[in-house]
Amino acid sequence: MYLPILQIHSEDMPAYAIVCGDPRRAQAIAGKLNGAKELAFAREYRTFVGEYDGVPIAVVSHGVGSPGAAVCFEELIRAGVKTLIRVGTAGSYHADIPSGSLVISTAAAREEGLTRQLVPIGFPAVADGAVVDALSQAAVGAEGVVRKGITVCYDVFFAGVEEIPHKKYKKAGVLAVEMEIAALYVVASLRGARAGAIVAIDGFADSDLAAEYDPHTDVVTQAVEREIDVALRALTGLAKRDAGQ
Ligand code: R1X
Repeated sequence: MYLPILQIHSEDMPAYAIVCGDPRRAQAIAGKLNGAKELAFAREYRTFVGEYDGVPIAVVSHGVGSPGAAVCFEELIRAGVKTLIRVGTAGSYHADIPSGSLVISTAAAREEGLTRQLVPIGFPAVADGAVVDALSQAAVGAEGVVRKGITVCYDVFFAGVEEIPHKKYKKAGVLAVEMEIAALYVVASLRGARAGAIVAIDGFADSDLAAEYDPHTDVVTQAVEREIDVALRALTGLAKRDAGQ
């Protein structure tokens, strides 16, 4: 089957995928694979396949924001991908989860617009339990702060005149803010795939804590490196367990 937006063929796709926003990050992750091959680079969607620890996997970029990312997730699942792990960046709500921390998202509050057009708002955007467990195990011993909990997903990045309910979500114990996890979890649930996500904190989303936004620091770069390693080990661990190894 040909997937016209990613411009890939299902025959070329493995069942396990790492997804990330940035096409350059996809290329960097692919650099860690054996026999990496670029299948396509269409719009923001860049697709690589290769092997990690003997397991065939794909690495695909999904761009910024839920609608575009959902197109990617839908086509990947149509192409036969059954397990997806997002690696990305997020803003923190808490002083004890500073830049350079890692957050494993167990569920996402659906403050974006895309998933409302898929299912009623009562439907949860929730990670697959086995994927969360695999990420948690792979993160044991990782340097720095590693937390597991609920994230919130918005469409807006630069605020306008509307109040964004950051304070309420912070008070409710939400850990971090980003823009694609709700789409990933809802699409995966609807289409019968498993998904999870790990994000590197690149600043504070809470206006009480926020300084100038600068995601290009050594501390963030190193955290992104760590989350990629965690995600690759989690994904291949799941594949091996599925294969009964
Ligand atoms: O999910 C968010 C979005 O993809 C995190 O970083 C991007 C915006 O800079």
